[in-house]
Amino acid sequence: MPPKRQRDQAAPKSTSPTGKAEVAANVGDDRRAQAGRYLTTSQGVRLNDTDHSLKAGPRGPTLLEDFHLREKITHFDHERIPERVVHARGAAAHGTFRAYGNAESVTKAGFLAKGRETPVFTRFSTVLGSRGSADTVRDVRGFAVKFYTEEGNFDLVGNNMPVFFIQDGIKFPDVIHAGKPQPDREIPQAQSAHDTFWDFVSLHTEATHHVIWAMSDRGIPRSYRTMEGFGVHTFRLVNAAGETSLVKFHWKPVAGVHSLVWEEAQIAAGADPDFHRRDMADGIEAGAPLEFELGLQVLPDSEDETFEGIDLLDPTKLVPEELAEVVLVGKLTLDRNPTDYFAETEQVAFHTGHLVPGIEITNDPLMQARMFSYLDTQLTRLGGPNFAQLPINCPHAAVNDNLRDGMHQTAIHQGMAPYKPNTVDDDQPELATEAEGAYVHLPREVSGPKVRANPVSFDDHFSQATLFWRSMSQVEQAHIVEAYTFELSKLFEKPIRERVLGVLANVDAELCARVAAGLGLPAPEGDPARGVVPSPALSQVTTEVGPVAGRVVGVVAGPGADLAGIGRLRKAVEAKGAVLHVVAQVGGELTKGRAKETVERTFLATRSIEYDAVVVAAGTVANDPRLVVLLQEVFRHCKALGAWGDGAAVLEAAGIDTSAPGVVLGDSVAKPFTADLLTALGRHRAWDRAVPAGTA
Ligand code: HDD
Repeated sequence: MPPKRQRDQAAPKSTSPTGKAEVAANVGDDRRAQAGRYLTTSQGVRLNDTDHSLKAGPRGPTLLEDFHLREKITHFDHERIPERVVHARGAAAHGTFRAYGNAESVTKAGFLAKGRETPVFTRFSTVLGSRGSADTVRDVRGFAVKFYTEEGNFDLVGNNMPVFFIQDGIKFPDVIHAGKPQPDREIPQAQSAHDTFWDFVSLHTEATHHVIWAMSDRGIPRSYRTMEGFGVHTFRLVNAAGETSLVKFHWKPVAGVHSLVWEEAQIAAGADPDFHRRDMADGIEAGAPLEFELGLQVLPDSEDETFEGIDLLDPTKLVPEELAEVVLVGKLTLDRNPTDYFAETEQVAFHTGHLVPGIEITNDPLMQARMFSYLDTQLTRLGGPNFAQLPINCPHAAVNDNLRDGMHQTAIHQGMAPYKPNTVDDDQPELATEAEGAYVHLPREVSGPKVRANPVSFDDHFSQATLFWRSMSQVEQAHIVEAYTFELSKLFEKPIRERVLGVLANVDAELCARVAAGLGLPAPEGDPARGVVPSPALSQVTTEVGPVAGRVVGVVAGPGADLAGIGRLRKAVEAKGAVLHVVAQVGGELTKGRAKETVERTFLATRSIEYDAVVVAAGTVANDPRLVVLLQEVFRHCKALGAWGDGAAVLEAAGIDTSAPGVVLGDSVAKPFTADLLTALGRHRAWDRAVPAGTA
């Protein structure tokens, strides 16, 4: 039987044998991808055979006149389109954005008006890897949101890090050439751990701040639902009275900000390369939508476009939340999976120039270059200038654009005069006034000599990298040291390693010394910024217990396991939106009395990365070495572990210290046990269990 997902999809409506109803279904707005009950050519001609080419006799050559064969093969030949030059690997979901209304004082953008609900499509991605690469590599994650607003589409094309590698878009081809696989052998895939990347970032030291973010836990998120998102650039918002402010956009995940540990990321890249997209799709299907709140840091629109000495046009700088509060102005809920990856996730086209009245860009030179790149790249990727007509890109607002013809034109236009003004079509369509919702650029003075230059303030490349490092908890710092050491030890060129150490010396002497020690190189002297005040908001380690919706609990069960207890635990876990999987030595069903449990994972086919917590059921006797590896990994990765009844003996046999933090024991599956387990799950990790860097 096909999976539920497929069974529930509407079958194409059957039609009368005359085909009349099918003709109607394909006309005008009601155009459908799969209408009618018969297999047809792309011209709608019904087919009686799709398995045999038209030949001159059963043993004869194939005839050129076989239009069905030629159409079928030609279409197949062109099924792949060029993948995105960056952000090729992605996954997406539909949803809704609901505005709280408190942004109305700073912007007239209609979708931020109180109570307004706007349909959205959000695509998450990695940057460097090809379309078939693994989800969990160390990389930046794209966080692109398309709002289908009543005033036209607004795209917030951001990342999961608030800063960027470079200050000027003219260097984008260079940083990407350096990060992509090396040109001679096309290795490594989806990795920054190679010579050209580190060569570039150590020569362009403006990358230092972004690189330390990428080397931190932010480079390996636990899931899309636990990532922060950022618009990166400073935007200029305009309210109904024409007043302006400078604003940074933030996405705050309701599930908290959490990451994998590096060993998990590496295991997942082999054991489940689809780890993030599977997690998102499964979570949504299980009724646990992804939720993020949109936040604004509202800053005064000053003449020099700086705030507390921070140049707001420099995309390598953030504004610490302690200096400017992030005000939450609405909520994004992603609760519907796409049904056609290609039509939706692959063909969606985001663009920083998709703006609505009330939101303007600034002169940030990175943003300025982006304004050119997106439309340009999409012309090739989507095969011509009409991709805005694709259902996933099509605005929900009325479109009447005087753009005509071109490849893949699917609109059938009317009228004679696609130009303005005209007398032939009564001067239609009309121009709108600002009051009628037209996008009218705010008049702003532009003057200055024609130069290729940066403002002097862009010369500070290190102070915010220092800020980031000093804002991290001990365990996060240990991860950063490990990440730099891992990546740099993959380089062939010792001078590049040494140059990176020279850069780190200007960030923090201890960071530099620890990485140098791991590489077996001397730590150079530097001149790190003094008096940097840490920003606790940058650390993602928290003692708070967060929501557990979308998390996964594995229950290890043997033939004699307490199945009634498993049933009770499943209830408790599912009540919080999490999922429980029974893990056993072999597949099939476990039965005990009237209780029955289906085995969902076997030791052979599962790895620790699939679970946020693993619990051993009472009555389980197991000494399988694969189980020992599973339990030890969960322990080493500081995730919740537990057992009830004599299940504790299985933990002990695997060498687990059952008195360690985050290990939950109970006599049976009753309130205190389930409550403690859910608390441990909500804490994400028992970091106090972490072993010192270098010995993990
Ligand atoms: Fe970009 C895709 C985010 C700088 C040129 N970018 C792309 C996507 C995201 C970002 C999330 C994937 C969208 C999707 O899911 O389809 N890019 C950023 C951020 C940047 C940034 C946050 C800096 C703050 N990008 C940037 C620069 C340039 C580009 C400076 C070029 C001058 N980006 C592109 C592109 C892509 C793209 C080549 C590739 C595929 C696409 O646009 O449609 O135009």
